[in-house]
Amino acid sequence: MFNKAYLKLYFICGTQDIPKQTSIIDVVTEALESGITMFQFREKGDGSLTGNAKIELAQKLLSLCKSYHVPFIVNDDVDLAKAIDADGIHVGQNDANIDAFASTFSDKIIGLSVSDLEEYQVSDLTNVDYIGVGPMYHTGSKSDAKAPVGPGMIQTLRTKVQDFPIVAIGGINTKNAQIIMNHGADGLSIISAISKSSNIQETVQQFLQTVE
Ligand code: TZP
Ligand code: MG
Repeated sequence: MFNKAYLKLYFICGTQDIPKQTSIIDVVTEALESGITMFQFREKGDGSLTGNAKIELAQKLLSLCKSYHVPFIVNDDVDLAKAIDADGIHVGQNDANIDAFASTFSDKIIGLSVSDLEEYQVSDLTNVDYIGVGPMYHTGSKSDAKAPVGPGMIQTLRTKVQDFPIVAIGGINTKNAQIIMNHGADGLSIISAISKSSNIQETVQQFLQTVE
């Protein structure tokens, strides 16, 4: 069951987002310990794991999240989400069609990326629990990212969806987080500002102060 409060501080990462010499398990453990409200496993891009290595890591991170009662979402891999019984799935506009898996995910969380008004207009949100809007700013964490839309896009989409859950994404750091929240986001999704932080606990606490 989805709860809008899960979006407050939504940490996303995969092994490709973690500094060398650092373990993803340690990073996610510290983020959970510090108070992230949802986690997405996004194993994608240069050097990311595939096959059994990806499945095994997903299983470990799922149990870790369970021990903190934090929902575990799988990015763009319906088969993996089903196989490990994840708490939900996040898909982009060109990923698996939500209608095709919605019935088997009826008790789970479904997220959809919506960058702009055009994408919103072609999106059916019937089975969707939240939309991820961005990139807000330039991001180095997604090679095929669209041009930044800026926080104004949250306001634009807010007028269309009323109180439908919106999480902002892309280039968010502790300095611009407040501006984004002021534009009407329900929360922040973050990769590098947390995964590459030299003090994850302090970074997470700063973000949490912004979203509380
Ligand atoms: N989708 C839009 S921007 C982005 C994704 C997955 C990457 C966000 O990463 P970061 O490091 O928080 O900019
Ligand atoms: Mg995609």
